[in-house]
Order: sequence, then C-alpha cells, then structure tokens
Amino acid sequence: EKKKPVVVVTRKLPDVIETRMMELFDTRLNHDDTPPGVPELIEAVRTADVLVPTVTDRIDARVLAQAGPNLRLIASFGTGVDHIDLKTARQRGITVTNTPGVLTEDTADMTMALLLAVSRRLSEGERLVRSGEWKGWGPTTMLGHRIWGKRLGIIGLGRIGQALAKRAKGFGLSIHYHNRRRVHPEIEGELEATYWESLDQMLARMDIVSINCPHTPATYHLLSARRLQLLRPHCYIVNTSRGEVVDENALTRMLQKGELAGAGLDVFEHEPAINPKLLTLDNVVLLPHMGSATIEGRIDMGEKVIINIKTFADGHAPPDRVLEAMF
Ligand code: 8YV
Repeated sequence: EKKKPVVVVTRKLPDVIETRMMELFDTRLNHDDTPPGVPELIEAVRTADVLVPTVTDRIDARVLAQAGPNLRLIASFGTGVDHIDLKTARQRGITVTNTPGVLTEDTADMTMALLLAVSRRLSEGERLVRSGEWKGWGPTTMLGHRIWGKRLGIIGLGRIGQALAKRAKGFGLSIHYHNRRRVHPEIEGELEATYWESLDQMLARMDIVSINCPHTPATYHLLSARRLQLLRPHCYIVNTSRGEVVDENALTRMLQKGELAGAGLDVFEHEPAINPKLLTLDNVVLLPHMGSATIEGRIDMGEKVIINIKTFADGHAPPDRVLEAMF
C-alpha cells in the first residue's frame, strides 16, 4: 500500500474534518489550537509532506527556506493567500491551494450586517441598553442613516463583491464598483452596476464604500491617507477583506475628527492588535475577523482542503491551485 502523506495542520479544525483527515492521511493535529510561532512553523515545514496553514500563519521566505525535501503542497485552510510567499513557494516547487467559493455568501452576509450595524448604530444601541442608562424611546435618540437609495462603491467586484452587490441591490442601494478589470457586461447588467475606472473619482461620489479585494502588493494601503481624504464626511466604510488595504492610522484620525460618518471593520492592519484609539470611538463597529465564521462554511472549507490534498497525492492537479498570476 502507498505511504500516506504526512499532513501537518496548524490550527484546530472542525471535528468531522479532523476525523476524516486522520482516516485519509498521516495527520498531525494541533489539539490546543494555539497559533504556531515561527519555530513551530519551521518544525512543521521540515517534517510535512503537506502543510495545512490558516490565515494566522505567515509562511514567508524565512519559513520556506527551512522546508524539508518532502514538502510539496501547502493546502491552505482559507481563501486569502497573503500569508504565503507564493513566489518562494513556486521557486521551491511547492504547490499552493486555497478554499475559494465556499465562504463567499457568508462573507457577503457579514458585510451587509456590518454595513447595517454601523449606519443604524446597532452596537451603540446595544451598549446603551446593557449599560442600564437607556431612558426610553425618544423621537431624536439613536438616529442613524438609512441605507436605501444610497450609493455603494465596491472595491473589488470578485466573488464576494458580486455576492454583496446582489444583497445590496435588494436593500435598495445603487451599485458602483472599481476593479482591475471591468467585469463581463452580463454580470454588470444583472447587478445594474456602474464601473469606475478611476478609484479616486468613485471614492469622491460614494455614500458607502466596501473593501472586497484581496491584499496583494498592489492593494497594500490602496485606501491611503490621500485617498481617504477624497471620501465625503457622510460616507461609511466597511472592510471584510484585509486590514492592510486601508491605512488604519489615517482612517482612525479621520473618524476621530468626524471627517467620516463611521466604519464597520472585521479586519485590522496588525490584527489581533488594533489601533487603541479605534476602541474609544462610538461610530465604529469592530469585529474579530469573523466574516466567514459559520459552522457550515468551516466544514465546506475543510472538505475543499481534503479534496485538494487527495487529488494532489493521487498525482493530479488539485482543483484550487493558486498561481501568482491570479493576483
Ligand atoms: C478566515 C479569511 O479567517 O479565508 C480567508 O481569507 O480571511 C477568513 O475567512 C480564514 O479562511 C481562516 O484561515
């Protein structure tokens, strides 16, 4: 019988997935779910045939330089691959896969939830009730802003951006987007989406901006201090993508000065560290990177990881291979 591949998993995964992986592969699990540090990651790449990292594990050139000769596949548990040095992996002949598609709808739901939470002041309202300070209903208390009839500018109209656009259309928003490439006219037509070739021009005209592009060298601080200044003061920002796409300090300063209406943030530039000033602001909703955090989604992701490993171990091209050229 063929030797089972040694699969090293860096974080705790759903039980059904771990059980299935134990059956199929020579699987080494992380039972206590502590995020591995660099020494543990180096140990993992030295011993594994297949590494299953998550978004918390930086598989950079330094870690990959220590990879053993057996490491042939990095089957990441997640869609974003900005934690993996794809170029070094390719140079070392290591295939990389991710889990696209299965967390699209969940992340789009969370983006809508954040957008409504910040514009209708959900977190603030709940804090008021829980504090015991609520004095009762008043015609001018806790007023937010309606979202219907407003303009939503989506940065990155990929899978998640399109799923968000469908939902936002149902909520009566008009859809605008900026993307590296204009999407197919049929998709544009279905979403009644307006394409802005110039991100700067789009930003200056929106009521709400949502970030739905991946973090790559090209999108690092795409919303720079200069670009943030193009937004009008009544504009809300929502980010369920990656913190690095926004200059968090510049955003925080603008929120403090009232130069923006508010922000709904699920991701941060140096998470889990957060600019402490953000914690003092009422016009922000802050979540601990839970955009795709559903039980169903995590199981779907695990199944994708398993299929990628199995296909690769059987000598075929895995379905979710990631290439540098995709970004
Ligand atoms: C999860 C994510 O945190 O998939 C991504 O890119 O950011 C999140 O949905 C991640 O999948 C866990 O590894």
